Amino acid sequence: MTTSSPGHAAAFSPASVPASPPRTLGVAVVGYSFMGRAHSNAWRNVNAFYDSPRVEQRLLVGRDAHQLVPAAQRLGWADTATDWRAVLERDDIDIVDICTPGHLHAELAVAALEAGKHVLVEKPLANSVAEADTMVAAAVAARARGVQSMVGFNYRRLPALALARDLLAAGRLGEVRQVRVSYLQDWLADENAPMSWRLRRETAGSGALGDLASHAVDQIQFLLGSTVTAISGTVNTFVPERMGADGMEPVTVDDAAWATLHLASGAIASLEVSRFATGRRNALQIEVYGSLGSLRFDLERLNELQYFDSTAPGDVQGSSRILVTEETHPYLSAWWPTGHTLGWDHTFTTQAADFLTGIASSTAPQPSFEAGRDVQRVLAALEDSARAGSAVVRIT
Ligand code: SOE
Repeated sequence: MTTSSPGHAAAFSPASVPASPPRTLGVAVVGYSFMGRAHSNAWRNVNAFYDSPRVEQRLLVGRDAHQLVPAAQRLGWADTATDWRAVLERDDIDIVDICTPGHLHAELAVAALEAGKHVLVEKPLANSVAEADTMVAAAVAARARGVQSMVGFNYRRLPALALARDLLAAGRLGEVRQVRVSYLQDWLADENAPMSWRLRRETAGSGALGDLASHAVDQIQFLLGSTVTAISGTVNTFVPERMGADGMEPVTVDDAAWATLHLASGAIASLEVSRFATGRRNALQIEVYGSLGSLRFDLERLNELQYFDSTAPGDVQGSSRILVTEETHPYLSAWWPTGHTLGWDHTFTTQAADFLTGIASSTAPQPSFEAGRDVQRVLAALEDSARAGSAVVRIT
């Protein structure tokens, strides 16, 4: 028997193997660094754990042929190409998964959608709202032809955060008034850390904003089911130049950002992101406070959700630690028995399963390119606010 949350991929079960299985879908991934590896791992495992259309890892795309071939062998890809346009020309490629730096997202996604390929693109959707607009237009047109698209805010596939979303949607916290989100890393705290594409506006679009605040803003809107209507904040670059291949280069993006966000629901959120938070390796922390209770989540304890229920009898009120590993919890039925915890990488496999479910059922997988553009609008408004001395900027 397969169980899954509504709109989520069903867990694999031999009994669910269809009499005439649908066509196997060919996948191409563009990029083989950190996200390319995480996505390759997901495509290699998705059919073992989810009852979704079968996929084959057919093409890995990258610029450096010397590194590309061993990467393809290691990550399980049948073929390689150094020109991304190969994904457009091959009829055996049904899905294009874009894991490149942000400046390539729009060109690759629009071309792939226009060529009839389903597209998954890593967050943030784009390096600007204008680019996001072109991607949304292409996604809407492609969707009318049964071609799906999705942006990879993978933390929506964490069972603990999917459970938090379900509890909030069911009203278990009552009226949500206050949210606090921080996403802190420290891989740039050393001023001698070298220059990289993530520190150049022309390739990354922004720094901690697009890299980390995009996750935080998506989570706020996902958990509350409400959009950000206004924001005020500031950004900072602590180390203005770093050593590149040809000498010192200016850092042209933000290192950290702080903001206050107003939501359509009336709730107010605080946001803090940084890649200089010494000692915080990958600390996404979310707190939601409502009239009937509160929730707290910490990515460094990603199988747990702290829940305070104000409706509990006074003598037993207290924050309980929910270990989110029950078969009835979101996504868990695809994995292990109760108490066997998941890791950060499982979110990418679950994300791939939900994307495949959307393709098979011709329903728009979430988060859509429209949701990705909503995030870009908030990030752009934060930068506008920072330029205007932290003035409140409304998001239309
Ligand atoms: C680097 O900051 C990074 O890899 C992000 O790009 C990812 O989206 C995040 O999940 C982990 O940290």
